[in-house]
Amino acid sequence: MAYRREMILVIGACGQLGSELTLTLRTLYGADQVVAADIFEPKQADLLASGPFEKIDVLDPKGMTALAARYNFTQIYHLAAVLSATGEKDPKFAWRLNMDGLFHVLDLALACGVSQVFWPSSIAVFGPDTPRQQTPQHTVMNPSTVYGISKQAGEQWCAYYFKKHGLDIRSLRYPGLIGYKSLPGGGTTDYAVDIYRKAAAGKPFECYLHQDTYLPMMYMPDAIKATIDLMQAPARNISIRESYNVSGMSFSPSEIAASIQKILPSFEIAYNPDYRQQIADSWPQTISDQVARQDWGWQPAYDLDAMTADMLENLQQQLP
Ligand code: AKB
Repeated sequence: MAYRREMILVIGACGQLGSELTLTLRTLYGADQVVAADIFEPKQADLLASGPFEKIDVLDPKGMTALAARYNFTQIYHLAAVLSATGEKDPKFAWRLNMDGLFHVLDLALACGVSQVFWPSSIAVFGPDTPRQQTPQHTVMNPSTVYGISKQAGEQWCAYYFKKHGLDIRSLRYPGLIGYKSLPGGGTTDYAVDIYRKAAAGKPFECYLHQDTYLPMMYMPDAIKATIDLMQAPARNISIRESYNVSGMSFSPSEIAASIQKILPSFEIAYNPDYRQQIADSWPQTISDQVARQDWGWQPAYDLDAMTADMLENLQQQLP
């Protein structure tokens, strides 16, 4: 078989995960082989400077087909989505963007002979009827947000395209992702990024979740590693074609505040729960990722205190 040079498209490349994943993929595959694409122009100078950028809208299948014709992509990472908190403000738009966007990518991948697709799912696929401790890979789901419903349906479509068309699509159920390079946009777990930014700037933080709301979270280097490890695993090791549970750590707002106070003792937090509390209360507190560990050797590296030290150091370096 003729060797096909890898050509990778990252859709949603300006987002919290996309901006860091794009840079990692460029170091792995070569800068000119990874095209960053988004509906927004990048604010991150390194993203624009380090390789090609294309403006695209996942709701415009013609524009995406034209782009694919120019680049001959072998892999697509489709990260564009409306997250849980924003999704509740305009549920129909969230459904349209999350579902139609996925269909456009899956159909494009089939039409253009793309060999691999990555699509993120979320712990939001679980709902109030799900066991909240050590949530298993296969369990009751019944999500309560439009974001969760779209991710659960999307998982089933990914498995369907794999079974029906042989498309090698892989997916992770990310917990809340925490990083210092970009801001998250519209999730329920965003407080866990905002709290570090306030603490690093020497400011107090008002949290929109109750102090003992435990949620599964993951530090960005672990999330990037999980994504690349999954995509590089041999296809014979992939037993889950919906989406894999992956776990990093779990903590509550009072525990993250205590972790910050070990380094910045004067840091102050207050609690003022809003509509996001109900979303958080419907999600698991801890996740079992046994299947990911068995299938492709998943193992997180960071715990809460290691993440806190790294986040604060990097955010303080970024201060003007
Ligand atoms: C959100 O809070 O909506 C996301 C997620 C858990 O998928 N961070």
